[in-house]
Amino acid sequence: MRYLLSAFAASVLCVSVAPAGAGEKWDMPMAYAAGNYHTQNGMRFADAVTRATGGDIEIVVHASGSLFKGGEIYRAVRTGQAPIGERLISALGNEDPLFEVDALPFLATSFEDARRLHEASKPRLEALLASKGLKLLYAVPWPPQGLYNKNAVNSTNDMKGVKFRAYNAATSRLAGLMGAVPTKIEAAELSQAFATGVAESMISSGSTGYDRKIWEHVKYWYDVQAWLPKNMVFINRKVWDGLDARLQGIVLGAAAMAEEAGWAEAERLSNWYKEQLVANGMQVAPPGATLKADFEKIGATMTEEWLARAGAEGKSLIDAYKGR
Ligand code: PCA
Repeated sequence: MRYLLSAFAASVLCVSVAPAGAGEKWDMPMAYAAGNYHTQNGMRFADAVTRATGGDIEIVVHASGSLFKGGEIYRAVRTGQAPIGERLISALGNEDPLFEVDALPFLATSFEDARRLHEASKPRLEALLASKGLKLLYAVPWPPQGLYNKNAVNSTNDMKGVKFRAYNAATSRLAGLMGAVPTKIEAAELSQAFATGVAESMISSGSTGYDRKIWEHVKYWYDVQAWLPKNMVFINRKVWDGLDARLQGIVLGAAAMAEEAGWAEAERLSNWYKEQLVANGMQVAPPGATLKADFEKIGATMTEEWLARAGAEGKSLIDAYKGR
């Protein structure tokens, strides 16, 4: 699947007549590690657009929050400081609850369900972004979320007072409901936060634990499979509107390929990441019955709270996803 993007670029290139290097350069800030599959996928997307447009648009990816930090990318693209960028969708939950639907505990816990939730929520996400002067290009999930901790966790009682790294408002709330103490930290700053004791625990995928060599700091990962949050790549609407039909077609084609390739990569790597955690000495296990029941209770509370905030639109989205 990931070779499709290069094949796409090559096939469009054959009919492209534009001279290379004559066009505009787009900086594309991304928040996660250069080697992470989201970033690699973004680089292939960038390369496909650059090649297929014959250089009319050259996209240059900046990984690891090096151009704008994760928390700044959405605003940077909205205000036109960067034409295009990537952000964890659910980190925008304070802007609108609809951004948070893919971080609701136990709503969609497999790749298949996450895909259905994505299809059900895409029109609303597109409309929401349009109202903010942005256009959605593609979205790709993280593997299922599990609990990292220094010590063994049998129930959420064991999480009381633990310094918990959060990546959005939902994970802060989850920490609060467990009696843990949340601190928001971007993935790029994780190793330092764990090394200095600012964070001792977090909920995240095997992917982020692997990227940050989390085994140097924590020993346990519970495969809770709580949700699969997504990253999205989006473009400033004015930049988009300034493209002619040929260039828009190429960007959309490459985006569609990147979405398919990204979902396939996430799923392909999901088990591999778990194996890497084990290979590096971590204890990887499903949550015990008590911990699972505790999480389910917290999940139910968070879903109720979300429905209260998201109103009729939120409810109709959940109903559409559940096929009601
Ligand atoms: N990794 C990202 C978000 C979800 C995930 O699996 C992070 O921890 O920042």
